Amino acid sequence: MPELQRFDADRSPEWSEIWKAFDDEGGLIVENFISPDLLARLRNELTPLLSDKSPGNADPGFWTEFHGAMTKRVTGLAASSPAWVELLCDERYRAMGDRYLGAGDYWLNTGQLICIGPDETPQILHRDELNWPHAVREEEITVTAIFALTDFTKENGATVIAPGSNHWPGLLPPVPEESACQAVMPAGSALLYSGKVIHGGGANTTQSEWRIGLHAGFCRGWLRSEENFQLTIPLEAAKSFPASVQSLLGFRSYSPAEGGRLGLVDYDDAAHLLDRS
Ligand SMILES: O=C(O)CCC(=O)C(=O)O
Repeated sequence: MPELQRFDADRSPEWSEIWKAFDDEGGLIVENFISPDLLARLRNELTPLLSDKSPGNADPGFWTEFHGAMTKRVTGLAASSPAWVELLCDERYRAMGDRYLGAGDYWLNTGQLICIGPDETPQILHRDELNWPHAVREEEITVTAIFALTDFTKENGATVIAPGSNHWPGLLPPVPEESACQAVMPAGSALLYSGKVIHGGGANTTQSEWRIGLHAGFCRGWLRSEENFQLTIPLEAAKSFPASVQSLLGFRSYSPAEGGRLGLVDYDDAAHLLDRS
């Protein structure tokens, strides 16, 4: 059974080794990524949002199966959580986007709570880059962190991942059971992974435990993001965020390294709309 490489943020890991594990195996775990104080604030601000939510998805069929009939998902988190806005500014997290997608050249793709409940079955294994099958290329187009807000265990649905599958040929090759493992990790850890690695949420076989992860990916600036932040986060709330977070959430315009200006308001940078009182 393969194992993901593990690093401990409290022991000053070499980030070159972390990126080597990312490149070689498509994913790795950094324990103690989130400080105990920030973790407590994230939980306080985010977990109340789960009580109004029912598990499952409004669309029956494939999407309920994909998103999980016994899984709660909550979006628009930045409107409710200053702690999440703080984590969005974390230099180590942003270094992943800068490195693989190009500094200033990416959006937040998802910023959602994924709360896997008792009796959930394993999620369909997938590659995140297949959100945009026509854009897939050798370079990464999306990279993701899953921050563990509770312990992730084999029993409560720790993410299933096939280390090295980022290099497997084909659109979505089958994963032999012996090639996959689970991202078992204590609360406060981060699973960092490639858009090319095959993975999915695990089954929850517990009686009453909910596995809470904060699924926070980035995608290239010229792609449409999975979550529509401009509709889930009110403009007034966005005005209070640091400019770099406004950019990540699509509240500022985007000038790709090559090409024109995108996401304009009145043919000007959307920042003008934000800066108006
Ligand atoms: O929750 C997880 O562990 C993985 C979820 C995932 O990959 C997804 O929903 O796209």
